[in-house]
Amino acid sequence: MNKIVTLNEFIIQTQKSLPYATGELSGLLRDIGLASKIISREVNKAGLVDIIGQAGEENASGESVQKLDVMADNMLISCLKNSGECCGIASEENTTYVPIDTKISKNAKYIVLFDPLDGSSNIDVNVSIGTIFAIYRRKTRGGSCSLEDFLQSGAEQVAAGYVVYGSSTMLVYTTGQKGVNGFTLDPSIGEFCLSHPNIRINEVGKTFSVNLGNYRQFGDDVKAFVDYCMTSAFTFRYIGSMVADVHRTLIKGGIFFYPATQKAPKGKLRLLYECNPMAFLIEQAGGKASDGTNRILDLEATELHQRVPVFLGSTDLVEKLEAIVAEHKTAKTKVES
Ligand code: P6P
Repeated sequence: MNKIVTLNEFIIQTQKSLPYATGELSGLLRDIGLASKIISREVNKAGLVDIIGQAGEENASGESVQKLDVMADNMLISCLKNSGECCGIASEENTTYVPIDTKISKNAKYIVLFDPLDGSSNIDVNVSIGTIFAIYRRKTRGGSCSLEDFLQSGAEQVAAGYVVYGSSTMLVYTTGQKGVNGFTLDPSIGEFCLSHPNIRINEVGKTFSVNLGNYRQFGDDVKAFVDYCMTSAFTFRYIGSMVADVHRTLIKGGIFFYPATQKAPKGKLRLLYECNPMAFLIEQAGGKASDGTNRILDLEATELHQRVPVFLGSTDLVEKLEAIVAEHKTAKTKVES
């Protein structure tokens, strides 16, 4: 039997290999791993809702049943509070950022952004959902964190990852030092075990993933790219849960994209806690992530919940998309001039 490397062991090994590592980031990653185990347990019970009660009701033991995404949000905040390494969080579930001003956390050097349970609308049909997180060093010096600590470009991330709650629960993360590594939860021992070391994305992709129901709402450039995919005998896959679609793209190659539409002129997915962490992972695995023209990780963050168009995955397909977008821009400029 191969030696089992648990997430905690891997984090410690990585910390030892980095001379400047002081252990705070390791503590944060361990706490996110703990929160993910608890969220996984609750998500896996969701199918028993008739027994345990709907959100907003009381369960058999008279406890109020929280919506799963609220539960996940509270669980992550609680674990991050206990770590003492995080001075504030921002998440899809909170309108503004949440300072963690406890004595042990107030001067901590990291902030964390997350989507606690992305795709939670898919729970009712038992489709994989996930948690997405991004970790930054705070920019302000000591005391309560502020908005500027959160409005950093994706290139400033010190770590990012996701947890996919599917046929198995898997945590995938990168710190930018040792590539992208995947850990599968073994419920029998309650540990995330290294199952996908050094994940690399196929440079050439053969799968495209987009909500084709929005085709008529796409710009002519994106329609031209979809037409290219359709005439290239590619495989089409779309789950409608970003973590699941990105995870498949990372493991199998291809391109996942959520473009601007007439209904969502800036796209639907959030820059800070969906696109930036996924872009960091995809780039660290050898792929590319773009808004159609610009590198996602270079985009300026102007508000916590800002949305951007996103195209990410195998480099050849993202660059093909960018070339088609550029061609349409040039043609449009010529017509207008
Ligand atoms: P659509 C889930 O609601 C989500 O936020 C992402 O996980 C997913 O990629 C996207 O929205 C799906 O959106 O419009 O295709 O249903």
